[in-house]
Order: sequence, then structure tokens, then C-alpha cells
Amino acid sequence: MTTLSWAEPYKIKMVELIKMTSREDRLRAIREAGYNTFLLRSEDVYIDLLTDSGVGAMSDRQWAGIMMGDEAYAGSRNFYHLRDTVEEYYSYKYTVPCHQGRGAENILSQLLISPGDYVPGNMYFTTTRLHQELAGATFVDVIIDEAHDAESEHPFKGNVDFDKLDALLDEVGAEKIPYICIATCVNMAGGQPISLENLKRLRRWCDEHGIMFVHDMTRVAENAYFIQRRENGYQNKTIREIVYEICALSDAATMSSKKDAMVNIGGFLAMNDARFYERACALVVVYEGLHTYGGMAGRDMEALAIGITESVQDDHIHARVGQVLYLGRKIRAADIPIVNPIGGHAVFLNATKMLPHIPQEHFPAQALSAALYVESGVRSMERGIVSAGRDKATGKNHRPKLELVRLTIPRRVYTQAHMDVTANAVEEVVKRRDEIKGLRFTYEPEMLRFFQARFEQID
Ligand code: PLI
Repeated sequence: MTTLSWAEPYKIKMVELIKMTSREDRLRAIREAGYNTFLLRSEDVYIDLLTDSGVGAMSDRQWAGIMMGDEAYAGSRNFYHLRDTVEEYYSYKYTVPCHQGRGAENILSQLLISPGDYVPGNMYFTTTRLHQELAGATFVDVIIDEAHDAESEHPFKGNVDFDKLDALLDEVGAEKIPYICIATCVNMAGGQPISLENLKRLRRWCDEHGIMFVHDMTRVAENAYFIQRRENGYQNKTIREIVYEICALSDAATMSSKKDAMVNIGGFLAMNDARFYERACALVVVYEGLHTYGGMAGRDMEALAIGITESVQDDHIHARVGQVLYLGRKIRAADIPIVNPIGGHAVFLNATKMLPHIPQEHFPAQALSAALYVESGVRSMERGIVSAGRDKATGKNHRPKLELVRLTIPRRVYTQAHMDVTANAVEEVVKRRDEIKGLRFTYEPEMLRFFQARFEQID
């Protein structure tokens, strides 16, 4: 029974101690980290909102599953449990385990893309686009314009714009579009959902043009929550039913199980076509491992199978998104600009508005993220021009309209008091915003630069 309160449907059985550091410690740490929060040691972090990936708290049942690991090289019973769970909850007939989401993206991109192809998607994701590009494709953004506007209150900012999709089709032809890649609860847009109406229309479009529909289902349960709350006709459906309905519209999926499914490591590629499965099995052995473990330990596949069942429970998802909404509303109430509507996995601060004195080429979101850490020990992540990287053809910086700092909430980890501390920390850093300086690169990696780039302050 879903109640009005988002109170957690669990109690705490084990805790991990964390400690607060001094401002001097944090200043030293961020300088040593080249102003990149990815390069901090986690021991120097108080509240870690870098990501929701692989950092959720597993349940006692999942930990019991760890003890049930069958570590046979081939044909582990945990693989069959995982495969059956994927089919039961997500509809896909065949499952190829991978070590995490990008492992699945690599296999998918290599199998489906030929050099010169185009892959449309509802906004880029860093690793997804990179694997498409490494396989020779060009990513084309077909998300609605509202998704690029932090202030638009559109309830389904993850929706596909069919005019953009048709324009691409007219320009390059269906034979150059091997598939469309659609993310549920679009990460880079601020954790924004896609509607079932839009997904159904996309299914018809794909059938009409003979184009495959691939689903990045990393945060599908959170997307289902917004459908249940916002889309006509779904109020009385369960999250589990909505998740199944979403998945059943697509032909294949990549999954980073480190998010929705609350495991520390793991993912998969799933599909309905037997021939595609055969080809994926042939390739997974090259990069990940045998097709019955693909880079995952048996115990991790067991924890994942259990995590999937927990991730679609209404009470769980209500509490999970409820906590994100709680933090977002608190920050918004202090007149701090964030992406609206508040998303499913994170609150995104609008750095463009918060730091108008820093031009985008001096990385305002990166600077704000570093300043928030120094202020409070809260670790966040840049999601703006640094994350967007460079255009593969021109070498110039992509210049995304959204220049954001992401406060990402791990699942089942932090308490309401931690959210209060975080909101206060953001308020404090806003008070000192004029002191925040822009940054420039001292080291810029060629690929996925945001992970390991280093910066210095511009005086
Ligand atoms: O981190 P991986 O390789 O398990 O998954 C890659 C990945 C694919 N799709 C989407 C939508 C993601 O959000 C994603 C990973 N996201 C990370 C690590 C994040 O911090 O958001």
C-alpha cells in the first residue's frame, strides 16, 4: 500500500561510519584532485552524492543471495535465475550478463553499427554515445526541446520529438539508422521521464520503418513512477506492471544494474531475437566472459535477480523518488535554481544561473561542484560542458544548454537529516558564490574526459 508519506519501507540493520573533515583538509584534497570530484578519495567525503551507480544499499535478501553464489565457470544456477527474472519482470527473452552498462553498450554497438551510420537517441549519455562513435556512428539528439530547458515544467521531458526523427530519416534514410536508443528517466536531462504514449508511438514508427528499438533501461523503475503519477490511465497500475509494459515495447535493452536494481556491480544486454542473442553470445566471450556470466560473479547475478524484484515494488520507488523530491523541494524553497520538474535520481543545480560571472568555457558547473565540496564535504558531479566532451568531427567542445551540478541520491543509503545537511550546504555555497573562480584544464583526457580531467583556478 502506497501511503502519502515517502517514509522508507525498511529499517537499518547495519551502518557504515562516515566522518566530517575540516575545511583545510578539504581545500587540500580538492587541489590535489585537480578540482575534479572524481579524483577525491571517498574517505575525504562526508555525504557522497557523486552518483547513484553501484552505491545503493543491498537488502538482507540480496546479501543472503551473495551467499548462494554458484561460482561455476559455466552454467551457474544464478545465471538461470537472473535470466528468468529478466524475462518475468522486463519481458526480454534472452539475457547476456555484462560487467556493467558500458560493457553491454560495447557489445550492442559493435554488433549493430556500421561505419557511417546514425543513432538517434533522447539526449546523449556519455558512455552510450562514445561506444556508438567508436563503432563508427554519429549520435543524433531527437529529444524534445523542452529537455534542454532547465525551467520547462513539461511532465515528460524525456519524450522523443518525431519531427526531429522524421527529419533524420529523410536526410539519411532508414538503411543508415540501425536502431534508435531510448533511455528511460533521461539522466542528462535531469532524470526526466518519457511517457508511455510517446513510447508506443515510437514502437509504431520503428515498425513502419524497419528500425530496431533499443531501450537503455538503467532507470526504468523511476520512469514508471512518473508515469503512474502523471500519465492518464496509469494511476491504478503497479510499478511492476508499468515497467513490464515499457520494456515490452522495445526489441532489446542495455542495463546498468548498478542503479535501479541496487547492486554494486553488474549489467546486461537483453533481447527477444534468437539470432541477435547468438551473435551477442559470440562477442561477449571476447570482452566480458562466457555468456553465462559475462564479467559477473555468480553471487552478483543472484543479488541482481533479487534486486530486480525489489526495484519494482511501489513502496520502494515511492520512498526512493520521494527522497529526491524532498531534497529538491528544500533547495528550490531557498530560491536556488534547479532543473524542473525534479527528476527521479538526482537534484540538478543550474550552474549557469548560479554563477553568471563564469562563462561556460571556464566550466561553472565543475567549479561549483568543487566549491560545494570545500564548503561542506558533500560530493557532487559536473553535468555540463566538461561531461559533454568534444565533437568527434570538429574537435570543438560540445556546448550543452544545460550546465548542471548533479546531487545524485544513492538508493536506501542516506537519511532525511543527510538531505537537510545537503540543502544547507548548497545554501551556504550560494552565499559565497562571488568568490567561486572559473577553471581551465591542466590535463584533458581524449575520451570521457570528465572522469579524470584536472583543472586549475583562473585568477
Ligand atoms: O556505469 P555503467 O557502465 O554501469 O552504465 C553506463 C550507463 C548507461 N546509461 C545510463 C543512462 C547511465 O546513467 C549509465 C551510467 N551512469 C552513471 C555512472 C552515472 O553516474 O549516472
